[in-house]
Amino acid sequence: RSVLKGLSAAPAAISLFSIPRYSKAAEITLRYGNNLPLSHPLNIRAKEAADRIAKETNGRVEMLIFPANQLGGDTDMLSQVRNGALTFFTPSALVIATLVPVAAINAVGFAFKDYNQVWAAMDGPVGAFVRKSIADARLHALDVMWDNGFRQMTTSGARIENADSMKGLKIRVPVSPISISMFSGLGAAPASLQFSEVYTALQTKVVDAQENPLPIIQVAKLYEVQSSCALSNHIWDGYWFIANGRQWSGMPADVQEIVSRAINQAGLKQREDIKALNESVQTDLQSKGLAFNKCDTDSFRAKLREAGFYTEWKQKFGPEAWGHLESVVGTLA
Ligand code: X2X
Repeated sequence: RSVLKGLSAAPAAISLFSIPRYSKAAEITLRYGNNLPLSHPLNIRAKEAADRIAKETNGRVEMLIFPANQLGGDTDMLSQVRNGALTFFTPSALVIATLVPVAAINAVGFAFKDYNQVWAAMDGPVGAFVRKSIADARLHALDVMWDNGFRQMTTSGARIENADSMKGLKIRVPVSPISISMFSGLGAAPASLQFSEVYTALQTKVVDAQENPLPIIQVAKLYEVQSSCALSNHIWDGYWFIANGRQWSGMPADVQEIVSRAINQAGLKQREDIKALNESVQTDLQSKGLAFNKCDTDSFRAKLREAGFYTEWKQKFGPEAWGHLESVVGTLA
């Protein structure tokens, strides 16, 4: 069964000003899957984009959202968007890097000082370079990358204070080679698990620790199974809004334009949501029992340098991609 229905039919005229009539079945159904709970800004803004797409196409196009790993974990959804079972998926850069290795470039440990650097890189040369590689994998990446956030470390064991705290720490990381490399380099014992498995793995103590941006820790209720959080900002992570290449290029141009504008503008609002959350969420998590501490990020950086992490990944990403990153953040290795 084709996911895109009626593409061969003559496109109906679209009027932005007519009153929406949704009683007629949509001609085109876009299926979008993601790994986050409905309460995360990514899903709130995606729903707004879906409503806008329905409205601006007068009900001709509908975007169905499958949140919270309903269709399987990240690895499953990545296959689904490749084979066309999904039209859209928002993998974290860490996760799409299993298919497009250079996409992990934004996850080089401690590369970004702040959001100014992040968006200068991702809306600039680094993002453009990665977008090309995503296209080579026959996926289409929309222009606006969505925010996951700066990743922080949490644990149910002893507080994480510096590189020494990492020794032997059983920490969950996403299914992501650079995360395994980084945490191995820090002396920890990282294990890759899909996000759908994280809460249970922490609850049953399969792992003691995990790392995620604070808004994720909040919406996934990880504070229920973790006791302290070290503000490490060790990786900035974002979501690529990707489409199945064939479905994307098969969309009528007017639909493509409406869909990309709705999603990209929703993405810009989602960035603002995360920025605002970053300022408020710590207090909320504290009130729910998660203790916060600063940590010695210099000791982490030194340990990574000593472990050859930067040299290794500079070589893996290649001089061009690395050069784009350093053009924004300065010399890394
Ligand atoms: O799996 C994670 O940790 C998450 C939610 O941050 C990603 O999607 C990479």
